[in-house]
Amino acid sequence: MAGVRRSRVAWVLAGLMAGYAGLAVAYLVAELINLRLDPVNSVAELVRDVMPADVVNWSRENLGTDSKHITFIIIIVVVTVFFAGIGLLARRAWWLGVVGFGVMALIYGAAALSNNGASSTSLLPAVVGYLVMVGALWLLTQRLARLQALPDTDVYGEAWHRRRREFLVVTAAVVATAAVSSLLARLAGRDVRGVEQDRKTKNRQVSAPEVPDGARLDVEGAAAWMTPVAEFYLIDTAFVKPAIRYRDWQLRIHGMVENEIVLDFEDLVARGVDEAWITLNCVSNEVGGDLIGNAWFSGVLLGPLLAEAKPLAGADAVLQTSDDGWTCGTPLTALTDGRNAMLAIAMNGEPLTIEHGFPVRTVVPGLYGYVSATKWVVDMEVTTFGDIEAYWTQRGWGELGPVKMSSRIEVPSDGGQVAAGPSVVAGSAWSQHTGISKVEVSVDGGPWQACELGTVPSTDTWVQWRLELDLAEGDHTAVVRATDKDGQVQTSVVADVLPDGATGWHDVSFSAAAGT
Ligand SMILES: Nc1nc2c(c(=O)[nH]1)N[C@H]1C(S)=C(S)[C@@H](COP(=O)(O)O)O[C@H]1N2
Ligand SMILES: [Mo]
Repeated sequence: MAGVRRSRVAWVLAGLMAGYAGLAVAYLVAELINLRLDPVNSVAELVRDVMPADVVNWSRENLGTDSKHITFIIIIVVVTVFFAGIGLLARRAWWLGVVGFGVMALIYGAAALSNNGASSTSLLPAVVGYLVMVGALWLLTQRLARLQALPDTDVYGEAWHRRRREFLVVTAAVVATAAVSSLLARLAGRDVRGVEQDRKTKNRQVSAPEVPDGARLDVEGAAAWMTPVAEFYLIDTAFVKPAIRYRDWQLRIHGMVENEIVLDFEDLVARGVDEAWITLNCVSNEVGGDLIGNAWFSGVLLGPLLAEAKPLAGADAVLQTSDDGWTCGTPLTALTDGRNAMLAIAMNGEPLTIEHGFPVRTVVPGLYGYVSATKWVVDMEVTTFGDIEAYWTQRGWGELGPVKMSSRIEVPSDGGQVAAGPSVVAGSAWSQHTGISKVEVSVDGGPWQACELGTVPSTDTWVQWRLELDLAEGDHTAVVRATDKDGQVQTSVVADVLPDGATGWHDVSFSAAAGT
């Protein structure tokens, strides 16, 4: 430990230990008072919210969910560098460390206050964490300064050994505080276990899915008509998903209504559960992409609920808010025109998973998820589009978000190889809430050939299609286009997903080989 004599490293370590001890205690306090977000994720969501729209949209398209991990890691690195720097600053003057930690506590405090449902208690972790940081820094640096103040001639002497021991004792105490706090915080963490317990509660009004006759064309390698929950795409902006027990969930319907309605989960299901096959689409789905899924949703229809609330004349939008603060604006007509817009409680016959919005999420056939499918929904304000901005519309995405007609080739895969001779091209097509009347495929630039279509229970789901072919040996291309029940042919004009959904025809290149 002779290195401790004049070393800066010891100061860096003191800053790191004090910082992480305070962070760990803040984490523990956040869990004890049941905040959704720990300190780092709280700041991560603040960073997400203040990031320029271009950066958010770029990372939505290019990084997907990885952007959350990257943000988290960057914050940890920055925080670590900060802690180390504060240790070095404290070597010059103790109060510089106090100020340094103060800046970090202020940033965290601002983040905590900006989170949905924040109150003054949300500041508690920042305050307690800050006090621990400053206290630990004081204890550590005071001992360290005393140790390093000894003249070189005293090193390894009796006083040196005593002061070194004192420093090590304080170090051990600080490290133990950090370790124990993190451990307790993990144990006290979000009530995920309680939610899993809730999910085992049977709801008799929910029935198991039965895929309608004829919907499945059963082509090997094609996407299943009913998307299993575990394979259903996941999109949301939450760094930590809300874990809400049935007994804690509440929905408020208010704003431009005659009758404000407040419902708990029991009130909701008491209104009766309806069920429907609904395909859910993400606006970020590229032509041929997989941000789409089809499931058997059980839930309470929004039409009757809103009729009871009685929207006032002039209202044209519903601003939905999630427990995590995410918002979207939904056209009021899409919720009241008789389609199966619902507050869903189950997917494929099972209560929603936490990731898909337990205990209640909105699903609206015909609208992209970003304007409608609020997970962990807790608030619906009847309003006008002129008066609101929602999470994605603030970032340049379209206001209304109707799903665009599209079709996709799933078999053969792009770049894949098939056997020459009799073969099959297959995939799915959708024009939600209008329905698909025809799907055509052109092979190697040849004529459009009409495909066989699966029979679907409503216009709100995707449709499977297939076409039998006789393929010569060699390279091939196939392109698909759909026609909806209004007679509209899917446009070949290529559009990017931003601002309101991709268009264009999906094509694949593949080769047919003999004798396989
Ligand atoms: N709370 C919350 N709900 C949300 C979102 C979100 O970011 N937060 N994203 C929406 C988007 S963009 C889509 S496409 C769907 C995806 O739902 P899923 O993850 O269950 O497939 O959820 C919607 N609901
Ligand atoms: Mo989405």
